[in-house]
Amino acid sequence: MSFATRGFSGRRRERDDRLPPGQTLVQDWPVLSAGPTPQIDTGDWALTVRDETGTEHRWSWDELLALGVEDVTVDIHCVTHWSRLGMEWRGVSLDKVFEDVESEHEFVMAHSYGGYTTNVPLEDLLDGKAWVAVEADGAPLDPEHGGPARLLVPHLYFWKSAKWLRGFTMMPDNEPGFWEQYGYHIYGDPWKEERYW
Ligand SMILES: Nc1nc2c(c(=O)[nH]1)N[C@H]1C(S)=C(S)[C@@H](COP(=O)(O)O)O[C@H]1N2
Ligand SMILES: [Mo]
Repeated sequence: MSFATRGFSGRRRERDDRLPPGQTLVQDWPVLSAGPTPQIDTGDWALTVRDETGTEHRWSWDELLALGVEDVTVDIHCVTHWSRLGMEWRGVSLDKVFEDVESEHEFVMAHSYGGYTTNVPLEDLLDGKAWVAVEADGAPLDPEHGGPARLLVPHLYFWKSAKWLRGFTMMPDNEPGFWEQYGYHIYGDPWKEERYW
């Protein structure tokens, strides 16, 4: 490894190492929703996980927060080529949610209020890689950004981060969700530019 010259470090500033290929940095936060914004009161909100036995694990808003809320700083990358770096979020780790779920299945379908779905391998939701996010930029999540709670899976393209999250269904196979059925990549790694298939 060699030291960069002054001219070199200037060029490096234009292209942040945290920016995956084909992505452009934005300072604002675009809204991308396939349908209308559902209005969900936290009193009516619940998160459910349904396993292969049909058992439904359920957390009310207060029960979810009681699992433990943590602050995370992560980068997000939208398939439409914008990224935000160093975003501050607050949420409940999915390790806490899946701790009590016993399932043989390796895939998960995330479901949203409003009908949106997206598929994710279970292992991509565990080991500190994903959260049920309830705050961003130091404030409760705006409804247009998925409030009261959304999935946050920052290491995959942002369409995997389902807004208005209502729950998860365990799946034996990696079935495509909403955008995946329209040709978005089944996995969506931004570093490999897995945009479409
Ligand atoms: N329920 C739901 N979640 C969703 C979407 C959606 O249309 N509905 N759009 C996805 C896409 S394509 C992106 S890029 C992000 C956008 O989140 P934002 O509007 O907060 O930027 O949400 C994802 N989650
Ligand atoms: Mo997106």
